[in-house]
Order: sequence, then structure tokens, then C-alpha cells
Amino acid sequence: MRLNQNELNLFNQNGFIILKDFADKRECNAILDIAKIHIKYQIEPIEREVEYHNHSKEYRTNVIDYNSTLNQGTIRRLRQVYSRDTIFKNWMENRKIRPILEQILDDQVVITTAHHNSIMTKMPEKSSETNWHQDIRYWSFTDSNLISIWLALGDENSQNGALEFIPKSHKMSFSSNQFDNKDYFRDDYKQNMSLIETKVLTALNKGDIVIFHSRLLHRANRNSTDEPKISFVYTVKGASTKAIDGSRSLAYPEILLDRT
Ligand SMILES: O=C(O)CCC(=O)C(=O)O
Repeated sequence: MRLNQNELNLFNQNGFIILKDFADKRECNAILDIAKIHIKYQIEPIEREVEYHNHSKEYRTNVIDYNSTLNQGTIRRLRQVYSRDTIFKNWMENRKIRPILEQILDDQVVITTAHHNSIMTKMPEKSSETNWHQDIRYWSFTDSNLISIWLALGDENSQNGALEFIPKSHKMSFSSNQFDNKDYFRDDYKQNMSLIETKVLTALNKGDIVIFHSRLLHRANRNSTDEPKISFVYTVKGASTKAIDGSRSLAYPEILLDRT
């Protein structure tokens, strides 16, 4: 499958694109079943809600041990899913999406397992919101030609914490005082407010995907429903984009995918 020129232009302009009904529902259900087992038995490496919010910028930038530092608490994400089960690996190596990723990256596709390589959860009552941020902020690469593929394994909406994006922000330059000390984009800063008003919510259904640029500002609400929200996210880069030697971005394997 390939994007038409209009869709590719939209991605380049806005920094994201939604592809409705992209993944096979049976594959989504299989991913969900395995994910629920790993969540139920708290199989490491995991990150808990408290850690997701409390870890410092230095920890997020440098630490490469992704095991939880706590022995209890609500799980926010299962990490390193590529190597957990072939059902996860197969989705990340899915051939149907590859031509699209090649088009967007304008390069051969490489999975970087160091960062988004996760099942993301938002549990009822115990989840929290995520503030505005660019994913690239804690990553170390020669350039920002990286994109993430977010797969909805159930419905995602304003009640359960669907992603919100600021279109076009992947191409904008910001000053350091527009961000707080953890590099979140400040929503209490006057200069940011009018930009934040341009936000769009990406409501998704099971099997929909959204592909977004590593510099795109995004956030999400907490889940205020009674049902868990579970999603899959992984990141790919162009082959000519290199992880910096000695950085966390190079601490886990990269998987070069054949050209289509
Ligand atoms: O589900 C969320 O709260 C957003 C997650 C996110 O944007 C991230 O971890 O980079």
C-alpha cells in the first residue's frame, strides 16, 4: 500500500496522518490478548504510571535499564515488545505499511528498538494525562527523520485519552523558554497558548493507525472511562539517520527492513 501524493503532502504539511481501518482486526485482537497477559503478570521491562511522570530528564535521556524500579503500581507501558513475542514483532515488520514508511522517510526503513517499542496503557481511574512534548527531546540522532506508528487496539477518544497533535509543529522552531525543565511544551506560557488552540484530537477505532513525526507536539488526556485503553507504538527511522555513539538511542538493536 502507498500514500497518494495528496496524502503524502498532508503528512509533510501537518506532521501526521491517520489511516483508518489499516490493521487486520484479528491481528489486533491477538496483539491485545498477548499484551493483557504481559500486563497481568507484570512482565518486565515495564514502566509504571509513577515512573512515567517522576523520572527526571537525565534519567529519560541516559538510563538504558528499562525494568521498573518499583515492585507495584499501575503499568503505563510494556517496553521492548519487539523481542517479547512474534505477534508484536510481526506487526512491527508488517509489509503492508513498509512502502508508506519508505515514502514518508524517503529512505530505507530501520526499526529503532531503543525508544517507542511499546504497548501503551491507560487504565481506568489510575491513569494520568501526558503534557505537550516532542518525542525526539530525549533521543539522540544525527537528525529528526524518525516517525512513530501508533495502532489503536480499541476505540480512542477524548474520554479515554486519545492523542492530540499540534499540526505543523514538527517544522517549527521554538526557544528553550517555551519548554519546562523536563522539556514539556508549557501550556501556561503566553506565546504557546495560541498555537495550542490549533490542536486536533485523533479519535481512532480498533485497527486505525496514526503515523506522526518525532518533532510533532502531542499530548493526551487521562482515561476517565471504566475500560482500559491499550495501544501499540513503535518508531522507525531512515537508514541514513544515525543514532549517536554512546547514547541510549544506540543501546538497543536496530532492525534494517528490506526495501519493498
Ligand atoms: O498516551 C499518552 O498519554 C501519550 C503517550 C506519548 O505521547 C508518549 O509516551 O510519547
